Amino acid sequence: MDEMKIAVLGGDGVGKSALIVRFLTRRFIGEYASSTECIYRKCVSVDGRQINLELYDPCSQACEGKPVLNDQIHWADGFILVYDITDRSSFRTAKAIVHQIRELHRGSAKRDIDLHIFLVGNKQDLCHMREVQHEEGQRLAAEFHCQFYELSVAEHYQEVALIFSKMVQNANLNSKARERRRRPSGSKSMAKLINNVFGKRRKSV
Ligand SMILES: Nc1nc2c(ncn2[C@@H]2O[C@H](COP(=O)(O)OP(=O)(O)OP(=O)(O)O)[C@@H](O)[C@H]2O)c(=O)[nH]1
Ligand SMILES: [Mg+2]
Repeated sequence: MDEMKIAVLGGDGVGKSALIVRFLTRRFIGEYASSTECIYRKCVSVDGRQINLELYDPCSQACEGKPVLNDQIHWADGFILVYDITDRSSFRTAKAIVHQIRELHRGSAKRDIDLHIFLVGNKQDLCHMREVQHEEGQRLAAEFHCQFYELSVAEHYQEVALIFSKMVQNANLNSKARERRRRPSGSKSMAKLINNVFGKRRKSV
């Protein structure tokens, strides 16, 4: 795998853009409204492998003609579903989206393990205004086979970076596992090699 497409989705104002911008620039840029949808690109190195990341950020609330979610779902290899822990409606939105992703991929060639979905509860720094409990996020993630994180984009860069590197690492491991399944196993091909070498030698003696 040399490239990976990640869509950052969720309700309005949950911190989708802030998350991406934080990852790209290390800085927290509080007000980052975009009137169009954007795809950002970044090259990362994971386990000695260069990977071109494409990050999809949907346009802000005010944007007219919002793109159809189905298109984004088909486009992406991985999803970061963000909700705001101080806003229960954003949790419901995240749930609806994860449901839609799983439904759309049900009959498709991509199997569940090939689909990387991370559920992220943002704005942990505002936990005094919390409306969604940590356990609720955990339960939803378990139900839909997602990884779950709670964080504050505003306060912590490291946790944001970790999410992206985990996602790329997972995809990398999956593609390696697939390659292994396609090729004959290492020990078998080694046995064949030894056989060929020594078999020929025995004949020539
Ligand atoms: N306290 C706090 N505020 C945050 C955090 N992350 C984002 N925000 C704020 O939440 C608001 C929305 O952030 P955005 O990044 O624009 O969210 P978005 O999901 O891209 O929003 P839309 O594109 O308009 O749907 C901004 O005012 C940010 O400053 C966080 O971790 N903590
Ligand atoms: Mg935005």
